[in-house]
Amino acid sequence: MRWALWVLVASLGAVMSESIGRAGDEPNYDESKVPSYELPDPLKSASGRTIISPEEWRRVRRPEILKLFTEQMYGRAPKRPEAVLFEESLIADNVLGGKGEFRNVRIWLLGRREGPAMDVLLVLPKKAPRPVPAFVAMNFRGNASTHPHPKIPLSRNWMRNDPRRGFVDHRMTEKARGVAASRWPYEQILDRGYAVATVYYGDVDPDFDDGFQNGIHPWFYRPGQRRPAPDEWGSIAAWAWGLSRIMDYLERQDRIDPKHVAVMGHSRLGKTALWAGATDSRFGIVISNNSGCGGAALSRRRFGETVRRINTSFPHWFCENFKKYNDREDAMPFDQHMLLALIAPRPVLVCSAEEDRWADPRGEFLSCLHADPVYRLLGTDGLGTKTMPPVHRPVLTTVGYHIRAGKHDVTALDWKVYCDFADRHWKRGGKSERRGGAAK
Ligand code: GTR
Repeated sequence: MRWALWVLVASLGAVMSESIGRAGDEPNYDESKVPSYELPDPLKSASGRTIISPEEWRRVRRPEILKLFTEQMYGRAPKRPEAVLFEESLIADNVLGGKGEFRNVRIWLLGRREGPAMDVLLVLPKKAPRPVPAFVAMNFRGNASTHPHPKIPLSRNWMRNDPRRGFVDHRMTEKARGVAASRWPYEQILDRGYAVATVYYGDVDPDFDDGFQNGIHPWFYRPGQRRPAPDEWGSIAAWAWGLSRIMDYLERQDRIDPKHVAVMGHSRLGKTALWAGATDSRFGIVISNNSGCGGAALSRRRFGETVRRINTSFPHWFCENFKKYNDREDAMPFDQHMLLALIAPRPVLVCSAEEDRWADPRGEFLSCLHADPVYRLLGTDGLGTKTMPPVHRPVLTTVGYHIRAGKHDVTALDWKVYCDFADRHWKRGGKSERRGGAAK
């Protein structure tokens, strides 16, 4: 009995020290506790050479940085399929107050009918001169969650359960139509002359850790391979690869102008949008919303979500090699400002929300600031400020930054800023045309 008590006390002690050990896991939200850190210089090559010309950036440093992120963080993805296979159908004409049209495009991800396909919802303005510029953005809950229209096909793929909102037994039900509509103000976007192409990210890879047995990954395994190698793609790289397959399609149709496509994403899909923009230069503008750790936020700040935390909660998002940096942020030969730099000189807009401290708004701003030298080297106006702007005062230079009041979310105000940003850089719209011309 006494012995049993001793075992109980000892194991309780173990549990307690375990939980004390984990006290360090409490996220830091105190700016004064951000450790001091030194960022790798995006303009210094691995051999220590200072990069002083755009040509050297393109030839030497950019490929080095791309390789680091590819092999150490997101993972190598397969090349684009040789063929592009898709099928388009009209869902509904005269939607959104008669201003728009919904179409469905099924894209076979391997370029052939065997294998997985994704369904892209196209929201097209009826009146705007064609071809129109567009936003490409993945959604979390299926295309039918973005608008209540009864004819948008319900996704049959795996979804996270949320019975109150109509996600039952990992499937979407009729009840879930339109549940995410507040994040997709289609009418407002059409009024600005833009189209939207959206796809459920789970069409490419369901977002849970199953050792990469479902989704797109197994289709690319070599004989005998059971999971991606340590430097091969995790889910974020797979979703980004899926976004590139939308570009393959957009290059083969005439409603949307493939030279004016902005890729946008929220949260984990904001991380995805940044990686898609870094790896595929066909995306003319890149927009991340509340992307945080593994997205726009500097990892070394360890503010809010950390590398260890993200790799523990979501072991499938990054490649296996990234786990080497759990609690070892200072050992990373890169940080997220260099991810933004990979997008240069194309415009990138980083958006934060004031209450979304988990995503470290300040760390997102600082990434922009430290990507600025690369953008300037390449002849753009970079980030037009050195100080973090207050809420609702977006900076819309080539490296743009916007913070709004409120929580982790996408709102109609955010979309207004995305459209303003795109107008400005694509020199569209009366007022912004003038501003765009003057932007220096
Ligand atoms: C959180 C995760 C974040 C962010 C977010 C989301 O749980 O820690 O990195 O990606 O999910 O995607 O909504």
